[in-house]
Amino acid sequence: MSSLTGDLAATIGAEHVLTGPDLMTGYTTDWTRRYQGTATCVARPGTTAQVAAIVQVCARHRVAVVPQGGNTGLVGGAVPANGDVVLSTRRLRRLDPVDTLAGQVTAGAGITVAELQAHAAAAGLEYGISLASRDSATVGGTIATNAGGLYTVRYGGTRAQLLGVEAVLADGGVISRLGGVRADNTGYDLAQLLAGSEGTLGIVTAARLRLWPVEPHAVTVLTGVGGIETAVSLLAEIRSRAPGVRAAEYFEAAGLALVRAHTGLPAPLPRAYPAYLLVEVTGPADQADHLARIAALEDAAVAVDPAGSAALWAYRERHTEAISAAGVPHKLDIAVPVASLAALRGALDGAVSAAAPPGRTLRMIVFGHIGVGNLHVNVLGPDPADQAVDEVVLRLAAAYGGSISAEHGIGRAKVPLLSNNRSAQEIGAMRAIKTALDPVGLLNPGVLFT
Ligand code: FAD
Ligand code: 2HG
Ligand code: ZN
Repeated sequence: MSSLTGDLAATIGAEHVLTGPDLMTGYTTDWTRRYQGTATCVARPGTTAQVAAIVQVCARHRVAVVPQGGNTGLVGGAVPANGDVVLSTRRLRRLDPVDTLAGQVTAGAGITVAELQAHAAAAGLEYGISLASRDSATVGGTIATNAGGLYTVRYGGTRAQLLGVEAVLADGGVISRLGGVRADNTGYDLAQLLAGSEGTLGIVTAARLRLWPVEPHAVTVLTGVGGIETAVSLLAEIRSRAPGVRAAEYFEAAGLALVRAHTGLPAPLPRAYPAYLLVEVTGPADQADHLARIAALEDAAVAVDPAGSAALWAYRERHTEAISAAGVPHKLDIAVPVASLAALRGALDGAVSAAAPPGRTLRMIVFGHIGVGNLHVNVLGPDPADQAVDEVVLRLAAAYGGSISAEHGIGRAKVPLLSNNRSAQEIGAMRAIKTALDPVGLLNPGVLFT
Protein backbone atom coordinates (compact mmCIF):
# COMPACT_ATOMS: atom_id res chain seq x y z
CA MET A 1 0.00 0.00 0.00
CA SER A 2 1.29 3.48 -0.79
CA SER A 3 2.20 5.84 2.05
CA LEU A 4 0.56 9.22 2.58
CA THR A 5 3.84 11.13 2.43
CA GLY A 6 4.93 9.12 -0.61
CA ASP A 7 1.71 9.97 -2.44
CA LEU A 8 2.02 13.65 -1.49
CA ALA A 9 5.64 13.70 -2.66
CA ALA A 10 4.57 12.20 -5.97
CA THR A 11 1.93 14.93 -6.28
CA ILE A 12 3.87 18.10 -5.39
CA GLY A 13 7.53 17.05 -5.30
CA ALA A 14 9.38 15.53 -2.34
CA GLU A 15 11.13 18.84 -1.60
CA HIS A 16 7.74 20.37 -0.77
CA VAL A 17 6.73 17.68 1.73
CA LEU A 18 8.37 18.31 5.11
CA THR A 19 8.69 15.55 7.70
CA GLY A 20 10.50 15.18 11.01
CA PRO A 21 10.35 17.39 14.09
CA ASP A 22 13.19 19.72 13.07
CA LEU A 23 11.46 20.82 9.89
CA MET A 24 7.93 20.75 11.30
CA THR A 25 8.09 22.54 14.69
CA GLY A 26 7.43 25.95 13.15
CA TYR A 27 4.17 24.53 11.80
CA THR A 28 2.99 22.46 14.78
CA THR A 29 3.26 25.09 17.54
CA ASP A 30 1.28 28.33 17.48
CA TRP A 31 2.66 31.87 17.77
CA THR A 32 1.83 32.12 21.49
CA ARG A 33 3.35 28.68 22.31
CA ARG A 34 0.10 27.78 24.13
CA TYR A 35 -1.11 25.30 21.48
CA GLN A 36 0.90 22.39 20.11
CA GLY A 37 0.14 19.31 18.04
CA THR A 38 1.73 16.70 15.84
CA ALA A 39 1.56 16.33 12.08
CA THR A 40 2.34 13.49 9.71
CA CYS A 41 3.91 16.03 7.38
CA VAL A 42 3.68 19.58 6.07
CA ALA A 43 2.68 19.88 2.40
CA ARG A 44 3.62 23.09 0.59
CA PRO A 45 1.72 23.30 -2.72
CA GLY A 46 2.64 25.92 -5.31
CA THR A 47 -0.58 25.97 -7.33
CA THR A 48 -4.33 25.67 -6.82
CA ALA A 49 -4.30 22.38 -8.74
CA GLN A 50 -1.73 21.03 -6.27
CA VAL A 51 -3.92 22.11 -3.33
CA ALA A 52 -6.81 20.15 -4.89
CA ALA A 53 -4.57 17.13 -5.45
CA ILE A 54 -3.37 17.20 -1.81
CA VAL A 55 -6.95 17.31 -0.56
CA GLN A 56 -7.80 14.28 -2.70
CA VAL A 57 -4.76 12.32 -1.53
CA CYS A 58 -5.57 13.09 2.12
CA ALA A 59 -9.22 12.11 1.59
CA ARG A 60 -8.07 8.78 0.14
CA HIS A 61 -5.84 8.16 3.15
CA ARG A 62 -8.54 9.47 5.55
CA VAL A 63 -6.16 11.97 7.13
CA ALA A 64 -7.36 15.46 8.07
CA VAL A 65 -6.00 18.61 6.43
CA VAL A 66 -5.13 21.70 8.47
CA PRO A 67 -4.72 24.81 6.28
CA GLN A 68 -2.03 27.16 7.51
CA GLY A 69 -0.85 30.56 6.29
CA GLY A 70 1.54 32.65 8.36
CA ASN A 71 0.78 30.72 11.59
CA THR A 72 0.17 34.00 13.43
CA GLY A 73 -3.36 33.02 14.53
CA LEU A 74 -4.01 33.40 18.25
CA VAL A 75 -6.66 30.71 18.90
CA GLY A 76 -4.85 27.52 17.90
CA GLY A 77 -6.81 27.16 14.64
CA ALA A 78 -3.83 26.39 12.41
CA VAL A 79 -2.25 23.88 14.79
CA PRO A 80 -2.67 20.21 13.79
CA ALA A 81 -4.17 17.72 16.24
CA ASN A 82 -2.68 14.25 16.02
CA GLY A 83 -1.07 13.24 12.77
CA ASP A 84 -2.93 15.63 10.47
CA VAL A 85 -1.38 17.02 7.30
CA VAL A 86 -0.58 20.72 7.56
CA LEU A 87 -1.24 22.34 4.18
CA SER A 88 0.93 25.46 4.11
CA THR A 89 -0.31 28.07 1.64
CA ARG A 90 2.82 30.22 1.70
CA ARG A 91 3.89 29.21 -1.83
CA LEU A 92 0.60 30.45 -3.36
CA ARG A 93 2.18 33.72 -4.41
CA ARG A 94 0.04 35.04 -7.25
CA LEU A 95 -0.11 38.86 -7.20
CA ASP A 96 -1.85 40.49 -10.17
CA PRO A 97 -1.34 44.11 -11.20
CA VAL A 98 -3.65 46.48 -9.32
CA ASP A 99 -6.83 47.31 -11.24
CA THR A 100 -6.79 51.04 -10.52
CA LEU A 101 -10.03 51.64 -12.42
CA ALA A 102 -11.97 49.30 -10.15
CA GLY A 103 -9.76 49.81 -7.08
CA GLN A 104 -9.24 46.06 -6.76
CA VAL A 105 -6.53 43.43 -6.83
CA THR A 106 -6.28 39.64 -7.01
CA ALA A 107 -3.80 38.10 -4.59
CA GLY A 108 -2.75 34.54 -3.82
CA ALA A 109 -3.43 33.09 -0.37
CA GLY A 110 0.26 33.12 0.54
CA ILE A 111 0.86 36.82 -0.09
CA THR A 112 1.44 38.57 3.23
CA VAL A 113 -0.58 41.58 4.34
CA ALA A 114 2.60 43.71 4.22
CA GLU A 115 3.26 42.64 0.63
CA LEU A 116 -0.32 43.46 -0.31
CA GLN A 117 -0.10 46.86 1.41
CA ALA A 118 3.12 47.69 -0.47
CA HIS A 119 1.63 46.52 -3.78
CA ALA A 120 -1.46 48.70 -3.26
CA ALA A 121 0.64 51.68 -2.16
CA ALA A 122 2.78 51.45 -5.31
CA ALA A 123 -0.46 51.94 -7.27
CA GLY A 124 -1.54 54.89 -5.10
CA LEU A 125 -4.11 52.88 -3.13
CA GLU A 126 -4.43 51.43 0.35
CA TYR A 127 -5.50 48.01 1.67
CA GLY A 128 -8.08 48.37 4.45
CA ILE A 129 -6.48 45.81 6.78
CA SER A 130 -3.42 46.55 8.86
CA LEU A 131 -2.16 44.54 11.79
CA ALA A 132 1.08 44.11 13.71
CA SER A 133 1.53 40.60 12.26
CA ARG A 134 1.51 42.05 8.71
CA ASP A 135 4.94 40.65 7.77
CA SER A 136 3.77 37.05 8.27
CA ALA A 137 -0.06 36.98 8.26
CA THR A 138 -1.34 35.98 4.84
CA VAL A 139 -4.23 36.90 2.57
CA GLY A 140 -5.67 33.37 3.03
CA GLY A 141 -5.29 33.37 6.81
CA THR A 142 -6.79 36.82 7.24
CA ILE A 143 -9.80 35.82 5.14
CA ALA A 144 -10.19 32.53 7.03
CA THR A 145 -10.22 34.38 10.38
CA ASN A 146 -11.98 37.49 9.06
CA ALA A 147 -9.15 39.46 10.66
CA GLY A 148 -9.88 42.92 11.99
CA GLY A 149 -6.95 45.06 13.00
CA LEU A 150 -6.02 48.68 13.33
CA TYR A 151 -8.24 50.26 10.66
CA THR A 152 -11.47 48.33 11.31
CA VAL A 153 -13.17 51.41 12.71
CA ARG A 154 -12.88 52.97 9.24
CA TYR A 155 -12.83 50.17 6.66
CA GLY A 156 -14.42 47.20 8.48
CA GLY A 157 -12.82 43.76 8.84
CA THR A 158 -11.46 41.48 6.11
CA ARG A 159 -14.97 40.45 5.10
CA ALA A 160 -15.63 44.03 4.02
CA GLN A 161 -12.59 43.95 1.71
CA LEU A 162 -13.50 40.63 0.11
CA LEU A 163 -15.13 40.61 -3.34
CA GLY A 164 -14.51 37.01 -4.38
CA VAL A 165 -12.38 33.94 -3.78
CA GLU A 166 -10.82 30.97 -5.44
CA ALA A 167 -10.94 27.99 -3.08
CA VAL A 168 -10.56 24.24 -2.95
CA LEU A 169 -13.43 22.41 -1.26
CA ALA A 170 -13.26 19.16 0.70
CA ASP A 171 -14.12 17.04 -2.37
CA GLY A 172 -11.16 18.54 -4.25
CA GLY A 173 -13.41 20.73 -6.41
CA VAL A 174 -12.35 24.31 -7.12
CA ILE A 175 -14.67 27.31 -6.93
CA SER A 176 -13.43 30.53 -8.49
CA ARG A 177 -15.02 33.98 -8.64
CA LEU A 178 -12.27 36.55 -9.06
CA GLY A 179 -13.87 38.84 -11.65
CA GLY A 180 -14.52 41.62 -9.14
CA VAL A 181 -18.05 42.38 -10.32
CA ARG A 182 -19.52 44.41 -7.45
CA ALA A 183 -23.15 44.14 -8.56
CA ASP A 184 -23.74 40.38 -8.39
CA ASN A 185 -26.86 38.89 -6.82
CA THR A 186 -26.65 35.39 -8.22
CA GLY A 187 -27.35 33.33 -5.13
CA TYR A 188 -25.23 32.53 -2.09
CA ASP A 189 -22.09 34.62 -1.61
CA LEU A 190 -19.59 31.80 -1.14
CA ALA A 191 -16.67 34.17 -0.57
CA GLN A 192 -18.45 35.68 2.43
CA LEU A 193 -19.26 32.18 3.70
CA LEU A 194 -15.58 31.25 3.61
CA ALA A 195 -14.61 34.48 5.40
CA GLY A 196 -14.35 33.61 9.08
CA SER A 197 -14.77 29.86 8.42
CA GLU A 198 -11.28 29.19 9.84
CA GLY A 199 -10.30 26.54 7.31
CA THR A 200 -13.32 24.33 8.05
CA LEU A 201 -15.21 24.78 4.75
CA GLY A 202 -12.54 25.21 2.10
CA ILE A 203 -8.96 26.23 1.42
CA VAL A 204 -8.71 29.73 0.02
CA THR A 205 -6.09 29.84 -2.73
CA ALA A 206 -6.62 33.40 -4.02
CA ALA A 207 -8.91 36.37 -3.43
CA ARG A 208 -10.25 39.47 -5.14
CA LEU A 209 -9.87 42.36 -2.71
CA ARG A 210 -11.02 45.95 -2.70
CA LEU A 211 -8.57 48.80 -2.20
CA TRP A 212 -9.16 52.34 -0.92
CA PRO A 213 -7.91 55.74 -2.05
CA VAL A 214 -4.95 57.00 -0.01
CA GLU A 215 -6.22 59.97 1.96
CA PRO A 216 -4.20 63.12 2.69
CA HIS A 217 -3.48 64.90 5.98
CA ALA A 218 -2.76 61.96 8.25
CA VAL A 219 -2.43 62.95 11.91
CA THR A 220 -1.65 60.54 14.74
CA VAL A 221 -2.20 61.56 18.36
CA LEU A 222 -1.30 59.67 21.53
CA THR A 223 -2.84 61.10 24.66
CA GLY A 224 -3.01 60.08 28.32
CA VAL A 225 -6.43 59.51 29.92
CA GLY A 226 -7.75 58.65 33.35
CA GLY A 227 -9.31 55.39 32.18
CA ILE A 228 -11.48 53.76 29.58
CA GLU A 229 -14.53 55.91 30.26
CA THR A 230 -12.60 59.10 29.44
CA ALA A 231 -11.07 57.43 26.40
CA VAL A 232 -14.53 56.50 25.08
CA SER A 233 -15.94 60.00 25.56
CA LEU A 234 -12.84 61.73 24.12
CA LEU A 235 -13.08 59.48 21.08
CA ALA A 236 -16.78 60.30 20.65
CA GLU A 237 -15.92 64.00 20.73
CA ILE A 238 -13.19 63.53 18.11
CA ARG A 239 -15.45 61.44 15.86
CA SER A 240 -18.26 63.98 15.99
CA ARG A 241 -16.03 66.41 14.08
CA ALA A 242 -13.70 64.02 12.28
CA PRO A 243 -15.56 61.09 10.70
CA GLY A 244 -12.29 60.14 9.01
CA VAL A 245 -10.95 58.49 12.17
CA ARG A 246 -8.91 55.62 10.73
CA ALA A 247 -7.74 54.11 14.01
CA ALA A 248 -8.81 54.42 17.64
CA GLU A 249 -6.71 52.31 19.98
CA TYR A 250 -6.58 51.96 23.75
CA PHE A 251 -3.94 50.65 26.14
CA GLU A 252 -3.11 50.90 29.82
CA ALA A 253 -0.16 51.59 32.11
CA ALA A 254 0.50 47.85 32.71
CA GLY A 255 0.85 47.19 28.97
CA LEU A 256 2.96 50.28 28.40
CA ALA A 257 5.34 49.19 31.17
CA LEU A 258 5.78 45.77 29.52
CA VAL A 259 6.34 47.35 26.09
CA ARG A 260 8.93 49.75 27.47
CA ALA A 261 10.74 47.01 29.40
CA HIS A 262 10.81 44.83 26.27
CA THR A 263 11.75 47.51 23.72
CA GLY A 264 13.66 50.11 25.71
CA LEU A 265 11.41 52.86 24.34
CA PRO A 266 11.25 56.11 26.34
CA ALA A 267 8.05 57.27 28.04
CA PRO A 268 5.66 58.56 25.37
CA LEU A 269 4.50 61.61 27.37
CA PRO A 270 6.07 63.79 30.08
CA ARG A 271 3.59 62.46 32.69
CA ALA A 272 2.40 58.91 33.34
CA TYR A 273 -1.32 58.05 33.02
CA PRO A 274 -3.53 55.11 33.95
CA ALA A 275 -4.47 54.67 30.27
CA TYR A 276 -3.76 55.96 26.77
CA LEU A 277 -5.76 56.66 23.62
CA LEU A 278 -4.13 56.60 20.19
CA VAL A 279 -6.18 58.16 17.39
CA GLU A 280 -5.33 58.55 13.73
CA VAL A 281 -7.32 60.75 11.39
CA THR A 282 -6.95 60.96 7.62
CA GLY A 283 -8.93 62.94 5.08
CA PRO A 284 -9.83 66.60 4.67
CA ALA A 285 -7.52 69.13 6.34
CA ASP A 286 -10.24 70.42 8.69
CA GLN A 287 -10.63 66.95 10.27
CA ALA A 288 -6.91 66.70 10.90
CA ASP A 289 -6.92 70.24 12.32
CA HIS A 290 -9.75 69.27 14.66
CA LEU A 291 -7.73 66.35 16.04
CA ALA A 292 -4.64 68.55 16.41
CA ARG A 293 -6.70 71.19 18.29
CA ILE A 294 -8.04 68.59 20.71
CA ALA A 295 -4.53 67.23 21.17
CA ALA A 296 -3.32 70.73 22.08
CA LEU A 297 -5.82 70.76 24.97
CA GLU A 298 -4.55 67.46 26.36
CA ASP A 299 -1.15 66.10 27.34
CA ALA A 300 -0.50 64.55 23.95
CA ALA A 301 2.14 63.61 21.40
CA VAL A 302 1.25 64.51 17.82
CA ALA A 303 2.75 63.15 14.59
CA VAL A 304 2.07 64.35 11.06
CA ASP A 305 4.72 62.34 9.20
CA PRO A 306 5.16 58.56 8.73
CA ALA A 307 8.24 58.28 10.95
CA GLY A 308 6.64 60.18 13.83
CA SER A 309 3.45 58.19 13.46
CA ALA A 310 5.34 54.86 13.49
CA ALA A 311 7.10 55.95 16.69
CA LEU A 312 3.74 56.52 18.41
CA TRP A 313 2.22 53.32 16.98
CA ALA A 314 5.10 51.27 18.44
CA TYR A 315 3.68 51.77 21.96
CA ARG A 316 0.46 50.09 20.84
CA GLU A 317 1.63 47.65 18.18
CA ARG A 318 4.39 46.08 20.26
CA HIS A 319 2.06 44.95 23.05
CA THR A 320 1.64 41.41 21.67
CA GLU A 321 5.37 40.65 21.37
CA ALA A 322 6.11 42.30 24.74
CA ILE A 323 3.48 40.14 26.46
CA SER A 324 4.80 36.96 24.84
CA ALA A 325 8.31 37.84 25.97
CA ALA A 326 6.96 37.84 29.56
CA GLY A 327 5.26 34.44 29.38
CA VAL A 328 2.70 32.25 27.62
CA PRO A 329 -0.45 34.39 27.65
CA HIS A 330 -4.10 33.47 27.77
CA LYS A 331 -5.47 35.67 24.98
CA LEU A 332 -9.09 36.67 25.25
CA ASP A 333 -10.32 38.77 22.39
CA ILE A 334 -13.72 40.19 23.31
CA ALA A 335 -16.05 42.94 22.16
CA VAL A 336 -19.05 44.69 23.67
CA PRO A 337 -21.17 47.66 22.57
CA VAL A 338 -18.98 50.77 22.99
CA ALA A 339 -21.44 52.07 25.60
CA SER A 340 -20.68 49.01 27.79
CA LEU A 341 -16.88 49.17 27.56
CA ALA A 342 -16.39 51.02 30.85
CA ALA A 343 -18.67 48.65 32.78
CA LEU A 344 -16.98 45.61 31.30
CA ARG A 345 -13.51 46.97 32.06
CA GLY A 346 -14.63 47.68 35.64
CA ALA A 347 -15.77 44.07 36.08
CA LEU A 348 -12.64 42.47 34.60
CA ASP A 349 -10.25 42.98 37.56
CA GLY A 350 -12.48 41.19 40.06
CA ALA A 351 -13.41 38.42 37.63
CA VAL A 352 -9.82 37.66 36.70
CA SER A 353 -8.51 37.63 40.27
CA ALA A 354 -11.37 35.32 41.26
CA ALA A 355 -10.18 32.88 38.56
CA ALA A 356 -6.59 32.78 39.85
CA PRO A 357 -5.33 29.35 40.91
CA PRO A 358 -4.79 29.17 44.72
CA GLY A 359 -1.71 31.09 45.83
CA ARG A 360 -1.09 32.67 42.42
CA THR A 361 -1.44 36.29 41.33
CA LEU A 362 -2.35 36.86 37.72
CA ARG A 363 -1.15 39.73 35.53
CA MET A 364 -3.80 41.22 33.28
CA ILE A 365 -2.97 43.46 30.33
CA VAL A 366 -5.90 45.13 28.57
CA PHE A 367 -5.71 46.96 25.26
CA GLY A 368 -7.44 46.99 21.91
CA HIS A 369 -9.51 48.51 19.18
CA ILE A 370 -11.70 50.72 21.33
CA GLY A 371 -13.42 52.30 18.31
CA VAL A 372 -15.21 49.01 17.61
CA GLY A 373 -15.64 47.97 21.25
CA ASN A 374 -12.89 45.32 20.99
CA LEU A 375 -10.65 44.69 24.02
CA HIS A 376 -7.75 42.25 24.09
CA VAL A 377 -7.55 40.82 27.59
CA ASN A 378 -4.21 39.07 28.05
CA VAL A 379 -3.63 37.14 31.25
CA LEU A 380 -0.19 35.89 32.34
CA GLY A 381 0.17 33.33 35.10
CA PRO A 382 -2.21 30.39 34.64
CA ASP A 383 -0.89 27.15 33.14
CA PRO A 384 -1.56 26.87 29.41
CA ALA A 385 -4.16 24.11 29.90
CA ASP A 386 -6.01 25.92 32.70
CA GLN A 387 -9.27 27.24 31.22
CA ALA A 388 -10.63 29.01 34.34
CA VAL A 389 -9.66 32.55 33.40
CA ASP A 390 -10.68 32.03 29.77
CA GLU A 391 -14.16 30.94 30.84
CA VAL A 392 -14.67 33.78 33.28
CA VAL A 393 -13.62 36.52 30.83
CA LEU A 394 -15.50 35.14 27.84
CA ARG A 395 -18.67 34.62 29.88
CA LEU A 396 -18.38 38.19 31.14
CA ALA A 397 -18.23 39.51 27.56
CA ALA A 398 -21.32 37.49 26.64
CA ALA A 399 -23.11 38.76 29.77
CA TYR A 400 -22.48 42.34 28.61
CA GLY A 401 -24.14 41.55 25.28
CA GLY A 402 -20.81 41.12 23.52
CA SER A 403 -18.76 38.65 21.52
CA ILE A 404 -16.34 35.98 22.79
CA SER A 405 -14.30 36.52 19.62
CA ALA A 406 -14.10 39.98 18.13
CA GLU A 407 -11.51 39.24 15.45
CA HIS A 408 -9.26 36.26 16.23
CA GLY A 409 -11.83 33.49 15.70
CA ILE A 410 -12.90 30.47 17.73
CA GLY A 411 -10.10 28.12 16.66
CA ARG A 412 -9.52 25.24 19.05
CA ALA A 413 -9.29 27.61 22.01
CA LYS A 414 -12.92 28.69 22.36
CA VAL A 415 -14.88 25.71 21.02
CA PRO A 416 -16.48 24.75 24.37
CA LEU A 417 -17.71 28.32 24.85
CA LEU A 418 -19.30 28.96 21.46
CA SER A 419 -22.76 28.35 22.88
CA ASN A 420 -22.34 31.48 25.02
CA ASN A 421 -22.61 33.51 21.84
CA ARG A 422 -24.56 31.39 19.39
CA SER A 423 -27.95 29.78 19.89
CA ALA A 424 -28.52 26.05 19.39
CA GLN A 425 -30.34 26.91 16.14
CA GLU A 426 -27.39 28.95 14.86
CA ILE A 427 -24.86 26.26 15.76
CA GLY A 428 -27.16 23.69 14.13
CA ALA A 429 -27.28 25.75 10.91
CA MET A 430 -23.48 26.15 10.92
CA ARG A 431 -23.03 22.41 11.44
CA ALA A 432 -25.43 21.70 8.57
CA ILE A 433 -23.31 23.87 6.25
CA LYS A 434 -20.15 22.12 7.44
CA THR A 435 -21.67 18.67 6.91
CA ALA A 436 -22.96 19.58 3.44
CA LEU A 437 -19.58 20.86 2.25
CA ASP A 438 -17.32 18.49 4.20
CA PRO A 439 -19.33 15.36 5.10
CA VAL A 440 -16.38 13.35 6.45
CA GLY A 441 -14.80 16.22 8.40
CA LEU A 442 -11.61 16.37 6.34
CA LEU A 443 -10.90 20.08 6.79
CA ASN A 444 -9.68 21.35 10.16
CA PRO A 445 -11.68 19.01 12.42
CA GLY A 446 -11.87 20.23 16.02
CA VAL A 447 -11.84 23.89 14.98
CA LEU A 448 -15.04 25.88 15.53
CA PHE A 449 -17.02 22.75 16.60
CA THR A 450 -16.14 19.66 18.55
P1 FAD B 1 -2.84 31.19 10.29
O1 FAD B 1 -2.49 31.53 11.68
O2 FAD B 1 -1.90 30.36 9.54
O3 FAD B 1 -4.28 30.49 10.28
C1 FAD B 1 -5.36 31.07 10.95
C2 FAD B 1 -6.64 30.26 10.65
O4 FAD B 1 -6.96 30.36 9.27
C3 FAD B 1 -6.52 28.77 10.92
O5 FAD B 1 -7.76 28.29 11.33
C4 FAD B 1 -6.15 28.18 9.56
O6 FAD B 1 -6.55 26.83 9.43
C5 FAD B 1 -6.93 29.07 8.63
N1 FAD B 1 -6.31 29.31 7.32
C6 FAD B 1 -5.09 29.86 7.07
N2 FAD B 1 -4.91 30.00 5.74
C7 FAD B 1 -6.03 29.52 5.14
C8 FAD B 1 -6.45 29.39 3.78
N3 FAD B 1 -5.68 29.79 2.77
N4 FAD B 1 -7.66 28.86 3.55
C9 FAD B 1 -8.47 28.45 4.56
N5 FAD B 1 -8.11 28.54 5.85
C10 FAD B 1 -6.91 29.08 6.14
N6 FAD B 1 -5.61 39.50 14.26
C11 FAD B 1 -6.53 40.47 14.05
O7 FAD B 1 -7.65 40.15 13.65
N7 FAD B 1 -6.24 41.78 14.28
C12 FAD B 1 -5.02 42.18 14.72
O8 FAD B 1 -4.80 43.36 14.93
C13 FAD B 1 -4.03 41.18 14.92
N8 FAD B 1 -2.78 41.52 15.31
C14 FAD B 1 -1.85 40.55 15.54
C15 FAD B 1 -0.58 40.91 15.96
C16 FAD B 1 0.37 39.95 16.22
C17 FAD B 1 1.76 40.37 16.66
C18 FAD B 1 0.05 38.58 16.05
C19 FAD B 1 1.07 37.50 16.29
C20 FAD B 1 -1.21 38.20 15.63
C21 FAD B 1 -2.18 39.18 15.37
N9 FAD B 1 -3.45 38.85 14.92
C22 FAD B 1 -4.38 39.82 14.69
C23 FAD B 1 -3.81 37.45 14.71
C24 FAD B 1 -3.43 36.88 13.31
O9 FAD B 1 -2.39 37.63 12.72
C25 FAD B 1 -4.66 36.85 12.41
O10 FAD B 1 -5.60 35.94 12.94
C26 FAD B 1 -4.36 36.47 10.96
O11 FAD B 1 -5.55 36.58 10.24
C27 FAD B 1 -3.82 35.06 10.79
O12 FAD B 1 -3.28 34.95 9.50
P2 FAD B 1 -2.25 33.77 9.18
O13 FAD B 1 -1.93 33.81 7.73
O14 FAD B 1 -1.11 33.81 10.09
O15 FAD B 1 -3.18 32.51 9.47
C1 2HG C 1 -3.70 43.34 18.23
O1 2HG C 1 -4.70 44.07 18.17
C2 2HG C 1 -3.85 41.89 17.95
O2 2HG C 1 -2.57 43.82 18.43
C3 2HG C 1 -3.23 40.98 19.01
O3 2HG C 1 -5.16 41.55 17.70
C4 2HG C 1 -3.95 41.07 20.32
O4 2HG C 1 -2.09 40.18 21.52
C5 2HG C 1 -3.31 40.31 21.48
O5 2HG C 1 -4.06 39.90 22.36
ZN1 ZN D 1 -6.50 43.22 17.65
